Amino acid sequence: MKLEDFLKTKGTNENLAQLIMLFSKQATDIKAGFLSAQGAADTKNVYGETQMALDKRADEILIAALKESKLVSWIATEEQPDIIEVKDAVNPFGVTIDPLDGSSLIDVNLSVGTIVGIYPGHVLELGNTMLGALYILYGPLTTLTYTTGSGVHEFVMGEDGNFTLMQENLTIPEGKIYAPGALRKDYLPYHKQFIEQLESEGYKLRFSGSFVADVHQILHKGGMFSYPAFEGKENGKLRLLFEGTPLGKLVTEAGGAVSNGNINLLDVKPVAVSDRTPIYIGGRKEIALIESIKRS
Ligand code: AFP
Repeated sequence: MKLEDFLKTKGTNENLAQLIMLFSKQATDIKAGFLSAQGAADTKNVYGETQMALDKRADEILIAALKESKLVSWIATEEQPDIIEVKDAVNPFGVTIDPLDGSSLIDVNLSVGTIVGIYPGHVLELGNTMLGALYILYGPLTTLTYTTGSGVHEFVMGEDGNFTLMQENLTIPEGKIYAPGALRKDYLPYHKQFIEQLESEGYKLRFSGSFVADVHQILHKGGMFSYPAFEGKENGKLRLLFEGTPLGKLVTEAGGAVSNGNINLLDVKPVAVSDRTPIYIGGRKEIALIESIKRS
């Protein structure tokens, strides 16, 4: 079944369905740049990182499509310093976008993705208030995985650019994969204990450098991804709004969990779009384990 029909069958709010379709339609354009736009652009983003040309291109494509459609009132992207307000928008929605997560992997042809969080209004709100979230993964297949709060559903892009249902109501299985970010020499004691416990239980290492690809794997195979607080960086590396909450919403809807080590990440109120956070995401068992180790 095509994405558009599936959204209708599920009784998805029409405005929300239109927005999900709009993101799905940008995937072809974003992918078209993969051949031509490799290499670093000469500008830096709000975090001072050099942008890859493709990040910029994906950012421009998504912002232009959203502005033209007027489907959202607020747009926050990882590449923009300020939240964009869309005048005369037809919906009060806000969106957070990581246009191309894992961009350092583009030049070695590994999977990268677009991550989107959808809010009923302004985006500086708790993740728990999100109306939905989605990601588009550009791998051997291009897939779109979304939730609007009633299941997590996955679609695959065909040659015509349309997405067709691959799996309905995805649930995260039990599994023994761990994707541990940060350098081991910088681990804080509670995190070291957590990782060592997983290793003693036979968890296998899978860390690609693309959060969205690693979480996608864990969604399908179980286990957990972490990018913790570490020596000198108490907020870790990943972004709360662009990476943590949208994928946290999806994994939670699939029966998993997300935490900053202390509490559910979806209960954390953002202060600024550039907020970073420690993150633990994956199976409930693993997330409960880190929270209990940290508490003790
Ligand atoms: P980019 O989108 O700038 O490539 O960042 C990727 C990322 O935010 C996340 O997708 C990875 O899990 C993480 O950084 C990798 O970080 P390290 O390079 O420190 O392992």
